[in-house]
Amino acid sequence: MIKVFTANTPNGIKIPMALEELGIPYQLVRLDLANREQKSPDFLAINPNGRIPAIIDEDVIDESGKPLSVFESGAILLYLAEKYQGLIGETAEDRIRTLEWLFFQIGGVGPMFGQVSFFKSTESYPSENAVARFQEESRRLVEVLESRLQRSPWLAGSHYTIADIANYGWLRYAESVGVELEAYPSVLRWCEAIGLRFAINKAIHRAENPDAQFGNSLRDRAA
Ligand SMILES: N[C@@H](CCC(=O)N[C@@H](CS)C(=O)NCC(=O)O)C(=O)O
Repeated sequence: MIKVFTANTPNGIKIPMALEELGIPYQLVRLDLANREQKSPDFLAINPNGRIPAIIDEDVIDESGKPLSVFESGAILLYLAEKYQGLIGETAEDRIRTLEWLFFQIGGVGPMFGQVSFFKSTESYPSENAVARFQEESRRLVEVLESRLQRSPWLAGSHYTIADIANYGWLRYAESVGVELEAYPSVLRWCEAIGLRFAINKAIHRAENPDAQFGNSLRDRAA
């Protein structure tokens, strides 16, 4: 079984989305970010960076004899795509196109959108210039996505991949960081197509409706 340590956030939702698309069963372990569960020693043993998401693959034992854990959403998506042979296209070119747009999200879209949210919501920082700067950069990145999606149905080319999932995790929140998607018709078309997918809706529904398995302590849930 794959245990997914996550929360209902742009990075957190990507892993359930990929697992639903791949048809792989998983157990959600929801962390309470407001109560800093992601900084607890139990979780830091899984992700030394103290952020979600992370996974434990109980079916694989690592060098130290423990079930394999993986942190960083891009690494997790790649791990799952390679393990289950899906969401990465078919050829070497598909794979490298997938990685390009995956890294584009990890190094660009996520940090820029994230900084807009941070400076918009944190009153204690002088933030007007920071919001303007990070919004400008967010819009530039969405413009790059627009030009790609004008020429291609999916980011990596003809196949829907983990790169689409990773970017969609953030593009769902474009309006809330002040990026109006009406100005980017191909991005809008792509977002709507992903938003209609059954697996994506299932992942979002599950993330938004925690069931009984989220009720225990982090230590019990990680065991
Ligand atoms: N590069 C990391 C970013 C992870 C990240 O920033 N996660 C956020 C939620 S979207 C988080 O855990 N925030 C809580 C914190 O920073 O303490 C990844 O892609 O996994």
